[in-house]
Amino acid sequence: MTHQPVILIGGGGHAGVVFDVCRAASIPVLGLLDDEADCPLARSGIAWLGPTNTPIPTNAQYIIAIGALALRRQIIDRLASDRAANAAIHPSAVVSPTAKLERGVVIMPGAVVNRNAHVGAHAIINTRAVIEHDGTVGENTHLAPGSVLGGNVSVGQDTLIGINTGVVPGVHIGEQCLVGAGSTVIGDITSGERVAGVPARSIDVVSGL
Ligand code: JB2
Repeated sequence: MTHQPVILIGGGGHAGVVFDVCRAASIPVLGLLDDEADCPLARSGIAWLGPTNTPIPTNAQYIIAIGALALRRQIIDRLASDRAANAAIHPSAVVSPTAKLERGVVIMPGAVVNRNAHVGAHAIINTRAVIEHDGTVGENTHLAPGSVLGGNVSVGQDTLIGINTGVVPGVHIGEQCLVGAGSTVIGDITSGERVAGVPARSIDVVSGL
């Protein structure tokens, strides 16, 4: 598959991982945008092209390569959605031919996206995360490394599923949720809720607040 050149928005730790995905997938990276010209990815030799709000050149598409979901949301809302790159998929990932990946998605090494799954724009499917059959992941949602969504799980937009979290089949997780690392989710989570633990419970309940 031939890819158009991309510009990474961000130059920190997450951007370095996204850069490696692009290189492995033969996606040409023209450079990066970051408010810090001396950011880690620039220091590693990738061209710094200006601050984060620099207009995307007409010869390139963009990938948002900052991890913080709130910052990513600001960028999504500012930029034209049709200028986002096609999904960047590490060659070690397994993506069903029946899965649908929207623009700006990054699929990290060893991830699995199974049959009929739908991954919304700019979602991060991080290292060895798994989306089982018929799962849906909302725009700008992050499945952190090792997280596993069972079959028919749906996750709304702007939600963080923490490292090594498991979600049992059929559960619905809303928008702007936070699921703490190492959690096991066995029931639905409403939008805006923050949960953690095994089984996952509202953090407010756990802390007694
Ligand atoms: O408004 C801003 C901003 N605008 C651009 N606030 C902050 N904090 N950073 C901003 N940036 C740029 O994003 C910074 O100049 C910096 O280069 C980059 C953030 O880099 P950092 O290495 O701190 O985080 P990251 O977003 O690359 O990675 C985070 O998220 C990943 C998913 C880390 O928590 C990683 O450990 C995690 N894997």
